[in-house]
Amino acid sequence: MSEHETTPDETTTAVEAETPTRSGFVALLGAPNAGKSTLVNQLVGTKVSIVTHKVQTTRALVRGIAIRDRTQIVFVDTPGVFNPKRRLDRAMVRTAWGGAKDADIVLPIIDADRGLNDEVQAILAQLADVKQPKVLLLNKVDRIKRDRLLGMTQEVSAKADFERVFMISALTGSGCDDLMSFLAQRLPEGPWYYPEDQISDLPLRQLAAEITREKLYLRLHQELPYASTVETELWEQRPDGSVRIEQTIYVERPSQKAIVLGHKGETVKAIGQAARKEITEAAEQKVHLFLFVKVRENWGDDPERYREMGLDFSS
Ligand SMILES: Nc1nc2c(ncn2[C@@H]2O[C@H](COP(=O)(O)OP(=O)(O)OP(=O)(O)O)[C@@H](O)[C@H]2O)c(=O)[nH]1
Ligand SMILES: [Mg+2]
Repeated sequence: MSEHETTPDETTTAVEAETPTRSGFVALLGAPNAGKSTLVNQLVGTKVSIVTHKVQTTRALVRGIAIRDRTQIVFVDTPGVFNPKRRLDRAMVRTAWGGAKDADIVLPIIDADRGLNDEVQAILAQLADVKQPKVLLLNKVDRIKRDRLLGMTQEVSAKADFERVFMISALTGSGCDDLMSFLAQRLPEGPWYYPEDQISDLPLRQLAAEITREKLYLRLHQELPYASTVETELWEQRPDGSVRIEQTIYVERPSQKAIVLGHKGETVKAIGQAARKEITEAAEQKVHLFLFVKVRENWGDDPERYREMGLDFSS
């Protein structure tokens, strides 16, 4: 007989109801491109945070929520930690450390294929200031040989006190089940923070802007992704059950606007098509997406843009 055909045993049900619930915030922390957002999506089971092969994709905190047994685990995806130059960079890096310091457990994550480079060493050194329990993740193990991993584990364990080390692949899901089981046991008893069917704290209109930004990152190169930001300006339900969404892509210079538009508007059209497809899935309704490209020279120093992104301006 399969599990689904078993009639529930009343005694068992009563005991289960008395098992206390657990909950907590688990923050990912790592260099850009380590695989933080990929992992959050893998553990939540749905895409809640955008992913690209480019560095500095994530700009603000995104919370993705998973349930394992009676534990609600709130994963906090953070921007990558790097040596900041612009105001936006500083706000991102400060946000990442802030996310870690507010969490119950911190998961430093390392791209094991890249290894312990200077960027990672700098993060490991700063981890001493993080007082919460730390669990190290060596990610992208699908790309490397096991013997390299063991040496790396020893070297890294000597640098900070990790409760545990997990070798995972955020992409394939390898090792992720063990990690979830561990976290479900390790988080403190307490009521859940979010309704049980909630998977993210990002409002749909903001997720939609992120999706468009992801498509822009995938299609444009060099400095352009970093010189742009996307905002949803309008989200209008139509009587026919569809939604009209207007978004603005801000860039810094007219020359960048020309590139985003492309020859006869082809580039922005392609970005829009890719984004619309995915926003339709997320919104579960027919979407009419309109993209506008605007030059705003100093958007990187404009408090309003930071508010929209969910970043603190004061840095
Ligand atoms: N092979 C492999 N690739 C991975 C794995 N995890 C992530 N990636 C890839 O690494 C790249 C970066 O992934 P992200 O999840 O965007 O990395 P991130 O740490 O969130 O990056 P930032 O937001 O820029 O800080 C993407 O191309 C992913 O597909 C993994 O386990 N194995
Ligand atoms: Mg990310």
